[in-house]
Amino acid sequence: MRILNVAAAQMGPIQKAESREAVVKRMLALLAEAKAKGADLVVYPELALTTFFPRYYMTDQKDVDAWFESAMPNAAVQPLFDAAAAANIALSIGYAELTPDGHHFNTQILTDRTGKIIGKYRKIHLPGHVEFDAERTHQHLEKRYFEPGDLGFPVFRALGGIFGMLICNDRRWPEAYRVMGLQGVEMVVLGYNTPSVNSQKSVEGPEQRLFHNRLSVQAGAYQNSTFVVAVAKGGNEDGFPLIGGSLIVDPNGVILAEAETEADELLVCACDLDDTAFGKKTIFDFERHRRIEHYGRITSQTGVILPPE
Ligand code: CDT
Repeated sequence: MRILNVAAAQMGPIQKAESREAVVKRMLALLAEAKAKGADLVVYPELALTTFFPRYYMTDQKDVDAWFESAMPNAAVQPLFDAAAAANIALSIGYAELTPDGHHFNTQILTDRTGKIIGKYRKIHLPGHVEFDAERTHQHLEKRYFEPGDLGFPVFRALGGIFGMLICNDRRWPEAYRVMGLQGVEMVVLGYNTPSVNSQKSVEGPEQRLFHNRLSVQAGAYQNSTFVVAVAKGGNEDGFPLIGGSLIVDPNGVILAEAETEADELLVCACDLDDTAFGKKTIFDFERHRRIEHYGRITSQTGVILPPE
């Protein structure tokens, strides 16, 4: 058995005016609860330190950069790293990363139990648009503020297992899980900010959004025989509602725990990483069963391929 106690630290809304220091206090409270419950790893959402700023249209790069972190950890976040190291707990945190050479990424990191960053993922599937779009009920400008990730879908040996990361929209793309599945991933951790209503299809409300969240996370877990820990920032941010629905799913695709609120809420599950072995050795035995010569459309071609008339 390789038991890992994983905590999904769902966060309620962060208002635009809320400081990083105030947010880190909330993250510390979740960490303290995780410590009391014996967690080994605490996973926080996408862009955990601020409101979901890509909903705001900005034209001045200085205003944009104010939402980014040019160092990790930095003074505001250091207390969280210190408390986690003192508690011997690893962290995964989403934030907006500004690199020393001026690149902007939507990033998730994984630390070891000492607070050392041992893994990084930069979001590849950036949804939304580049310019203000009057057709939409609300804006989603990730494509304006972030570059697509440049690290691929790496996995990391940590905490006695093999870990990978995704960020929000990535969870809807089966090939994102698959690239990590092919590297033997045993636990995928991911954070998200999902608006409760589809800005281009107003009949698609929170119930359907929660359904798609479960569907894509459970499928990703089952189809790759991996645990998936999906962590929301939920609730109403300055009039813009986000779904909660954080969940921890086992390698059979079964939901082990699911958030009941849209507020700061901790889910903790004991996950035996050895439970990933059966599916990997049998149905998903990629070495024995895959027929890679038939996967050309996703491995070597780009664009949409229409079926013949
Ligand atoms: N943050 C993020 O990626 N949100 C998207 C919203 C999609 S609608 C533009 C998501 O997939 O939940």
